[in-house]
Amino acid sequence: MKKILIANRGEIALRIMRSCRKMGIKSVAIYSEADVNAPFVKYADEAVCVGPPPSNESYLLGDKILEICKELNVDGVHPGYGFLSENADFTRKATNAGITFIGPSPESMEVMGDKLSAKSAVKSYGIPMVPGLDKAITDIEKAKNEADIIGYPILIKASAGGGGKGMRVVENREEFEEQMNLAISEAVKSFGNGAVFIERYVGSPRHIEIQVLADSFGNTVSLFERECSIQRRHQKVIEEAPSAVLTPELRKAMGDSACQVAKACNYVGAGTVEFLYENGEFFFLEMNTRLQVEHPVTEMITGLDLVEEQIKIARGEKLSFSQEDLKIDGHSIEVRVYAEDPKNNFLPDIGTLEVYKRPTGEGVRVDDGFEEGMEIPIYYDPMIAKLIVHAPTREEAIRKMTKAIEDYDIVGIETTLDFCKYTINHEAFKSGNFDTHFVKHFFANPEILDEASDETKKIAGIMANYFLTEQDTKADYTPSSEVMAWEVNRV
Ligand code: MV4
Repeated sequence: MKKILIANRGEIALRIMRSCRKMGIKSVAIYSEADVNAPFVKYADEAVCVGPPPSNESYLLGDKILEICKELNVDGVHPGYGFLSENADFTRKATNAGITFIGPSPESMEVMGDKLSAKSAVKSYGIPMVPGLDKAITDIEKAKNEADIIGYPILIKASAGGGGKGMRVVENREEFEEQMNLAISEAVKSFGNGAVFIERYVGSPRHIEIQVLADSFGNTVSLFERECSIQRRHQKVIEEAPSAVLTPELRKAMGDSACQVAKACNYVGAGTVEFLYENGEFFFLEMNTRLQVEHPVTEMITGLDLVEEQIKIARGEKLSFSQEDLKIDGHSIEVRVYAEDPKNNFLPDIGTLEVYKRPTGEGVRVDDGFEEGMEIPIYYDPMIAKLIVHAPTREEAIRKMTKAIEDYDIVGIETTLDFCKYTINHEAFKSGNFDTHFVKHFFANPEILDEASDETKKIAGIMANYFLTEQDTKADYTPSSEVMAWEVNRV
């Protein structure tokens, strides 16, 4: 594989190109007119403008991208994340054009892309799943009776949904029918597929995901977990590896389950199996068939380059290590830097990076897609960078991240760095006792804020608005036993 086209932009495109160069592989960038001056375009060995700024006229044009691959005699295409990274048709067309798609098979994507087919593929392996149904609802009365058996609160999920889209919490039997009808019509509108199913609603879950790597010889290993419970509108903001709560026994059990999930769909490449975790139990949620934004924290604790591993697997090589060879070294935290203005309802903050100086130092890594003086385009995801740190312990990683955020010098746009610094220094985060309701519980609860300083209240109030979805404001929150214990001790 001598030349790889990266069908993506920004920080991930640049990151992938760096691994290509390290491996002596030429890289080709495609870019929209909005990205003409971007660092990833300059860094690539060749670069082709694929169209005007809108994604559906540029980065999503699979056929045009494959034409460029053929014209430039490209051997492989790496989709990054988002855009075409989980598009089975694009994968098929690349393969049919004799271009190696650096990722899983279209079949694996399709099995895991539909939440119901994912559940049934996994069920026969005895992987723990949330109590519920793994068939689409066809008869509301029947479903209502099933819901009585599962027990309220119930979560209605769209099978074609994922990442939090198409979910509705039902508190009691009386609400069931109305919420079910709303969920079905939303699913049809959002995904063109009205299939929905029900599960028991896990009230205070943590989001713990396992990174897996599988070669084409049946070798599948777990690269341990990432904790991604601090999210906003189902987008992760702070991720860490390893999790603050997993015991070695749970780590092994979740790792083994994740490898079985990968085998259940004949997975080849890098993939992530998502679990809900609550009070020592874990439940399979979904599998992401792409390299994820937060993969660097796994690289920091394993010493592996996941893009290099993806390319090696795509070239038909065997994994060069076994599960026993893999060890967790230290602790890593990532914060995502969004160009959004907290004071303007967090709308993307267009502007110019008048000053942009990255933090540096041992165990400090910045994956970004911009240089000082650049304009932030409004057409794409407002994430401008990922700040990642590594240290021997979680406490040292928190201190190192705090200093790195303080050293990050950005003038010209507002970012979410302040919130991240505040969060990682919050007692609930430092204690490890938090779940996916972290922001709702600690930043929107008046009594919790009572003893906070005015500055804290300002940040918390602003950020709570930023993070709460309308659904969150409805579902009652009962802190998990760990969180309750922490609060009792704290008080
Ligand atoms: C759940 C759940 C509670 N109970 N399923 C969110 C996105 C997708 N990964 C599935 N998600 C959830 N599924 C049951 N039965 C709570 C969530 C959830 C969530 C999960 C992980 C991380 C953040 C989350 C934020 C809101 C809801």
